[in-house]
Amino acid sequence: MKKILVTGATGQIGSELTIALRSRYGDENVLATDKRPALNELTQSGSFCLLDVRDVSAINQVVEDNNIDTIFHLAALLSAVAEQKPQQAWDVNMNGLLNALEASRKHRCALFFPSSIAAFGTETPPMDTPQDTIQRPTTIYGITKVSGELLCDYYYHRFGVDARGLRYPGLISSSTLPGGGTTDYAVDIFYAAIKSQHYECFLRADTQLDMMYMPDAIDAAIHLMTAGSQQLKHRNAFNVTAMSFTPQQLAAEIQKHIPEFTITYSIDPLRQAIADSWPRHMNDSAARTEWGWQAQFDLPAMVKDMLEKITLK
Ligand code: NAD
Ligand code: AKB
Repeated sequence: MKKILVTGATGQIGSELTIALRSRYGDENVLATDKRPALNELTQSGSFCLLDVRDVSAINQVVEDNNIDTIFHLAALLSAVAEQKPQQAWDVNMNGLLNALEASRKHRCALFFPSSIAAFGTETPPMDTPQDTIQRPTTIYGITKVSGELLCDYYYHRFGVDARGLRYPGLISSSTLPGGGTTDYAVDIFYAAIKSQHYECFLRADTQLDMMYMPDAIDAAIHLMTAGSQQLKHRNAFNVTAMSFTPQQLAAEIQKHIPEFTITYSIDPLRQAIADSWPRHMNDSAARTEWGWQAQFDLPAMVKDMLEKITLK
């Protein structure tokens, strides 16, 4: 990775991944792009330009003008937003990825694609979810994720594009708010705990989902993209997880630091149905074996760090 392009860079992952890539590969070697303007840190530490991933000639131009050799393709609509705008979600998530893969094919770039626990559905084994298993998602977001996984495999086998990817669980971070997903409660709860010592959760108390703290998510992306090609049997769509909990368990962990914190539940049927269709705990042994994946943060360590960081804001 010498010259890197990040799409969707102002989002929850991109805003932190861009900074991590800049500190590792040099500020001048990581170009951040998004369809919406960027705020302070992204523009202060390096270059930023507006780029709509649905515009294939614009992506090709940016890649060519900047001698890009690696694309972290993050631009997408997340699960809850996608369910409100399914046609737009298909357009951004699928045509955007196809355009990024085409630019990678033409300009011989490697490409990172973040899939999700959403690529699974109700017919998938929910516990110890295998790396290779049935994938029949019932959300438009999940459909774009499983299609994206297949498209990345296709571009690798058919055109030799070095496309690699992870199936992320819900990501928790303190820097940028999440962009409209089903796991957003696990971030919102921290702001509410600090501001009003109370949170009204939109998922049921016993909704168990895989989760990961952002430093681990960033480390996983960079680690996978720098792994030796020979090591990878799967290459795309690696299950990765760090912890698995319910809203009730997360609240109990927060109460260890803020004893007066309370949680109540007001269920959003749309997001509850989405969460109920996802696995509860993935098996990530393929990632561990093939490229040495290991998370650093468990639930107690993540909660402690989140509360410290958000209190300081
Ligand atoms: P986000 O919603 O915070 O950010 C996505 C970014 O894409 C936004 O900044 C948005 O402006 C941009 N975008 C939307 N349409 C665009 C377009 N047409 N052209 C260019 N940019 C566009 O999402 P995120 O959480 O940072 O997720 C990034 C990627 O990781 C997505 O593919 C998402 O599906 C995947 N992922 C995220 C999570 C998570 O918990 N955050 C979990 C699994 C997978
Ligand atoms: C969402 O909830 O949509 C994302 C995801 C798990 O893909 N956080």
